[in-house]
Amino acid sequence: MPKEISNQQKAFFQENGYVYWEESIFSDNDLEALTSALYAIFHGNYRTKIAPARHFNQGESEKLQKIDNFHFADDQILDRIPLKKIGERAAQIMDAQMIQLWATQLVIKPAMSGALGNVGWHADQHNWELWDGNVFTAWIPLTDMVPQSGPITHVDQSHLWQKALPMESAYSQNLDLSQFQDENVFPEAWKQTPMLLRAGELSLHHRWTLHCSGPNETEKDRLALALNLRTERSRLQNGVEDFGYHHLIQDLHLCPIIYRSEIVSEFH
Ligand SMILES: O=C(O)CCC(=O)C(=O)O
Repeated sequence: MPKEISNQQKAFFQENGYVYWEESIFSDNDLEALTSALYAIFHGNYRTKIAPARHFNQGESEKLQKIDNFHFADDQILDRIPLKKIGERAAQIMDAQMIQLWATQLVIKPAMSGALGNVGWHADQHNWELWDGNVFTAWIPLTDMVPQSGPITHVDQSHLWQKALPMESAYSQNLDLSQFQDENVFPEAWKQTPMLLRAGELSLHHRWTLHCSGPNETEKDRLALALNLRTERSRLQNGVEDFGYHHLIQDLHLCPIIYRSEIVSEFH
């Protein structure tokens, strides 16, 4: 990517708390193969015989499905995701020497999900007490996003409001923003932006960016990947629930380094 473009993207991220590229990082065939492998996990076929860390609403297929650390269940699935491209772009945006993937999530909104498919307003920060520093999310739709399919929607610049923002968990399904506005943290003028990306296009968002996604009102399932990443400027906290990450983060098969510049020690 030419340097001027990456500088513009970096400035956009710093200003708005998210950034995106309108160009698929997959070939059509790779996207299809990845989608079938993900559906195999969704249906409980685990190549490794190890279950994902969590399958939210498993067995209730009319509801929102979230599969945390789906890659525990398939030791080849990360090879189907262009992690190198993601790492390079993330490193440019973050000015980082190292990018590590530390968690994966598959989000499926079933066809015609109605409100049962909602992801309520939240910032990823809410679930990330375990991390200090530069930790963020790559969000990649695997189906084309249109307003009716429930695209992820960011509140521009909300990453700058930071600790003033009242928190809801990423598992809430509440789309009522007035609960946040009542707290007087919203400026007078603010804007929400749906990510109307096509399948396979990459976006990144900041750990404090407020976002949600609404119902899927289309006849097709709506799928997206959320890949949680970190740079060398992040550290696991002690004395809080770490969900095993002090150990996991050292397993470079489950938490691969997806970008590294010449001089870096990954665990700084
Ligand atoms: O795919 C979605 O709608 C939700 C994803 C999300 O909350 C995230 O990537 O942080």
